[in-house]
Amino acid sequence: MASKLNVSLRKLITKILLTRLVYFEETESTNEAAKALVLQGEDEGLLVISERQLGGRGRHGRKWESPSGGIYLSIVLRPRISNEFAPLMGLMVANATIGGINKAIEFRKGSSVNVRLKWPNDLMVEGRKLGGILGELVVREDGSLMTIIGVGLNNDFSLDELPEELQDTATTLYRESGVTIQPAALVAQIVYCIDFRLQEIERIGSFIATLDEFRRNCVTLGREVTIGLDAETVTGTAIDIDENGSLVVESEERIHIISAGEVIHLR
Ligand code: BT5
Repeated sequence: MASKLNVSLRKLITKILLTRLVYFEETESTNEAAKALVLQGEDEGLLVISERQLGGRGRHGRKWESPSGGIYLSIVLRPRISNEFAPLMGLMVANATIGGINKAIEFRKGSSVNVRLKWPNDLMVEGRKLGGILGELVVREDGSLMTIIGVGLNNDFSLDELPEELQDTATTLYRESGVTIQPAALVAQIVYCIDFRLQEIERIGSFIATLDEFRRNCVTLGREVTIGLDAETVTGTAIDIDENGSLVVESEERIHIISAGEVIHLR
């Protein structure tokens, strides 16, 4: 039987994205599948989507629990402006995912859910994790770079489907909104929101709007944070996101510019 998600998504066309769709009922990881396709010559505009994942991944080799009822997708995009800004593509997709969630919910019940971003990639609702973004870079044979940006979103499943240790820290869109959102509607809205933001980046020739939107969405700014880096742990106040998407933390000793790390919000 043809899947509803698959059929609905095939009808969706946007200017930049979704010119090609690869759909799985189940796969190890949509990021891995997208990466393999890019290494075989696939280009920008590929959307890989799966109803569930057997080996969903988070950052630093962590696991992403991926039962049916969640959204698991990866999008292949060329970095914009210059390769050094490639990490900002992930922030743009994080913003677009919040935009897409709220469009889908507004359409369904005329209100929104207060989804915020914990720097750099967690989608949070009142301290619980709703989803995450995994941005990866692939160097192609010709030396050019491609970003593969994975989005995992807990849409509509029972928290019992997650391991016990995540049941108090995770949430789903259904739990937060009380409405069932069709996966195809949610994916369509997210893709439209990515498309809109990409065109904006190209029009204004910078990531200024991406950074401003991220700062507005970011629940980390203004908070006391502890960040575990490879060699040290930094504790201080998160005061800004700089032009590269790094977190700026002010500690008693100095200002730290942190490009990746594990953030714990202290208060
Ligand atoms: C992330 O990693 O938050 C990025 C997750 C990206 C998943 C997407 S799904 C499509 C694409 N294909 C993939 O294989 N991955 C991407 P990180 O910040 O490292 O968070 C991982 C941590 O979140 C885990 O160690 C758990 O503590 C927690 N976690 C795992 N699964 C969860 C879930 N479904 N809901 C809430 N928390 C979860």
